[in-house]
Amino acid sequence: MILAHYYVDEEIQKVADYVGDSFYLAQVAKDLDCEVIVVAGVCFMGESIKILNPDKKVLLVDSEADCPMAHMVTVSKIREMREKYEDLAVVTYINSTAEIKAHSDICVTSSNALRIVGKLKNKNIFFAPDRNLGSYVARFVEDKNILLNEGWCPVHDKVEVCQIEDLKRRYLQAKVLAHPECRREVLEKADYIGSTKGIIQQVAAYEQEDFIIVTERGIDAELKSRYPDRRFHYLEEFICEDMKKLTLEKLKNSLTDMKNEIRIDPKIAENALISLNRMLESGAEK
Ligand code: CIZ
Ligand code: SF4
Repeated sequence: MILAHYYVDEEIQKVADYVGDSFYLAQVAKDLDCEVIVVAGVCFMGESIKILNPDKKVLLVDSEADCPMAHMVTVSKIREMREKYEDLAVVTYINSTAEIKAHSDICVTSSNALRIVGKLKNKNIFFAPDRNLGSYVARFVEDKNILLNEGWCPVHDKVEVCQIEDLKRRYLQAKVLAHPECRREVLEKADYIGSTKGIIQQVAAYEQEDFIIVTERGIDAELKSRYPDRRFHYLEEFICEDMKKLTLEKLKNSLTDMKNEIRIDPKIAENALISLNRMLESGAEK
């Protein structure tokens, strides 16, 4: 089975059996009756799927396609924070390595972070690796002390307010839908803030024909197919280079040669599974 993320090229999404965000792909993978799963996404997505499906062979289309943000927190940083705060909950965004998940208390995605953090009993929460998603969450849980980590998505973090304003001047009626990996001042320009799945669903709530979509342009394939009568506008350079390393040719090679199999240290996989399962069991996605 081929599982693809919304950020990969449209031609890859077209041949995939399932397309979605990392949470959806991880959940779907659990119910698949197949021996081999090929993940068209970045490393952490393949790792999460492997951790949840230890008996399946999980291949990456390109093992060089890796999310830089996933590496922007270290185990020693987590240890340091745990020493400082006794009641600390370590909440890890799914965009993180298996090792970091193994040292966390619970995982979250951009679609369930708010609900999961809101339900935690702990006052002190170390949110990693993404400082932007962390500070977005912090706005809604003022009773908690959200400790941010210095990590960010190089693609979402570099968006500037003036770029949104330029697009707004061109498309006066457009609604702005933005991903919480963007910086706060950018999010302040948005009519809606949410995950890729949230953005896709939210379009239906508006009457407008034009939308300014502030996330990776790969999402356009799904938006166009779901809403053929609407127009979507993007920032020219909103492209994740790692997601774009994937090609149809590489996908074919991984299928024919069974290349790029994901292997994770069993102890790390076992502990990371606890954090991932806590997320899946939290029911926060519904
Ligand atoms: O969790 C995912 O799939 C990512 C990276 C983005 C999103 O908002 O869906
Ligand atoms: Fe990582 Fe950003 Fe690419 Fe998502 S868009 S995979 S967070 S670098």
